[in-house]
Amino acid sequence: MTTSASTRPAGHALVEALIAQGAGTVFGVPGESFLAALDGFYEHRERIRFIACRHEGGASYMAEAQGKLTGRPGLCFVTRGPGASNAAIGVHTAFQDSTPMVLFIGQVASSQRDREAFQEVDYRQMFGPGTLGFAKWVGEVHDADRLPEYVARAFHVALQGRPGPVVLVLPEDMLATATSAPVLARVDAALAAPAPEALVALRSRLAAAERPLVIVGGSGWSAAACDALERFAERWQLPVGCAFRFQDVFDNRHPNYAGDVGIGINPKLAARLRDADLIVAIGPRLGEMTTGGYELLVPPKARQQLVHVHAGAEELGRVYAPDLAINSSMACAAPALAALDPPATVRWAAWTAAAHADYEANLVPTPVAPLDMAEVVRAIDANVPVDTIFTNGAGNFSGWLHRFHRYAGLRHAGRSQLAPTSGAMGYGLPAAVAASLLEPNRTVINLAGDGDFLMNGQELATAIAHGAGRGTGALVSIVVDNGSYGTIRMHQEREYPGRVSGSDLGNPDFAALARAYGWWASERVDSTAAFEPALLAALAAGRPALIHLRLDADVITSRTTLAAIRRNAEARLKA
Ligand SMILES: Cc1ncc(C[n+]2csc(CCOP(=O)(O)OP(=O)(O)O)c2C)c(N)n1
Repeated sequence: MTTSASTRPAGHALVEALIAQGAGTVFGVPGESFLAALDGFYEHRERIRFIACRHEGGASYMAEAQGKLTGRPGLCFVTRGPGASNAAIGVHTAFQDSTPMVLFIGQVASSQRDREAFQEVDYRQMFGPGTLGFAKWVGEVHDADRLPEYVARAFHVALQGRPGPVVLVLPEDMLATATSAPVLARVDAALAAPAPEALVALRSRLAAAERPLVIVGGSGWSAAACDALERFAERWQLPVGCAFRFQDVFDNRHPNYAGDVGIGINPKLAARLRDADLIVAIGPRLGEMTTGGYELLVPPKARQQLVHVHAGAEELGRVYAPDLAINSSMACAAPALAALDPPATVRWAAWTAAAHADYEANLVPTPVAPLDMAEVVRAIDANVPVDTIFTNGAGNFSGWLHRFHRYAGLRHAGRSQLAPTSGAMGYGLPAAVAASLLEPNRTVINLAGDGDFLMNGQELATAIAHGAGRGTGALVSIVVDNGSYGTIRMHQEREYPGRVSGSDLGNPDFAALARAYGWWASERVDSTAAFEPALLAALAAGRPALIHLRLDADVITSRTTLAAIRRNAEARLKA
């Protein structure tokens, strides 16, 4: 349905178009390049809010998190060159993570184009599909009357096939031009469905398999699709692993769950992947982190048979030549798989049970003193609701969450993992603030490294200014301070033992910092025993809360120490 409209500035028409798409919140940093759009947000302030952030990196991450959490395009507004440059990290993250998102950039006036006017950049060059890592599409709107067409296309492109980010460039004079352009109806993705013969082929490959393994991930999963996925796994008794940072697609407590296929993979699961005779990948794009650096599945033709189900046709056969490629959305693939009739008995029931037993055994930590991160995760899980949203950025600290936290699964809890498969530091805090603003009645826990946290620490202010952590759900950020860019230190010790360069950090008092922004903060936590009381107080604070953990840098992963890595490297270099 199209609503005809009276004449108003294109900036207002733009905001009306976003409301028609179902948007109630956008994130951004204002700029004089899009004043008419800001005025549109003022005009329609009862129906849509503009969350003013403190850095466009924070804003674009918040929009990316919005896309992950809601399945609708996350929305971000930034100004020309400086704003767009700062926002790039969220666009790259949305691209690698296949998250629907639209970045709106105010542009210089059309009459000044190509003069390198103040802050002018050509965004088609900067973000265009040719970069192979930023936007799926960049559109520039020169005619106010065509604005609805561009917005509708932006939503279609962001949502369809392999979802991802789109950039829409808005010259300031266009935004100020009066238009009676109509408001177009909400866009929903056109869903690809599996061809019947592909399902027959999949069924016969499965029925002939000895050691099948399913890997699920990617975006586009709904609760209904996850429900169907669970039925497929149960009927066929299949072991299911979750791709890197898509751990909430399958209930980690389910007896068919085999663990996460990402950085720090359970060595037993890695061995099982190598040993499988059939991999059925449903949704993930089989990137470097999910394939063990392309070594667990070796391209272009993996030793294991590969069935790849993906919503984007271009993704099929891009790296791996699959034995069977199925171009389908998760919404259509999952019920079709659930309807496939299994044989009366399967040969791999013991294999599936062993995969889950390996996962359970991997949940048992090696005790560490004085602060045991595995116990920190256990204490969090014991005290937060099942639908809690967990966010993190990049760094070794996230390994404890990925290994020990049991994601309840989207089917039970909605999306509960907001984490960058792109490995982008600084994501976790803005993602947590966005999640708390969008779903105020769900508890949000952000686990951050000291390096990771301060990349977007300024968004502590956004949380307070816009009332995050004030619903019935708490907002808690837990900073793991090891005085180091620990991940890089780990790689250094492995390659250049003892030669620490550029990876030490001098840190502030994180609790004092948080308090200065109006957050509640606990005393610094140095021991396992002190953590749970601090967490309980944080959860009850009634406002955003921060817990500052002090971890010895030597405790570098849940499996090894810096000293052991250095010893091994020295021995290797001597040999
Ligand atoms: C934006 C960005 N910059 C740099 C890197 C490279 N990098 C990956 S992990 C890491 C260190 C993370 O440090 P911290 O957050 O303190 O966590 P730790 O590894 O110590 O647990 C760095 C610098 C990155 N992934 N993202």
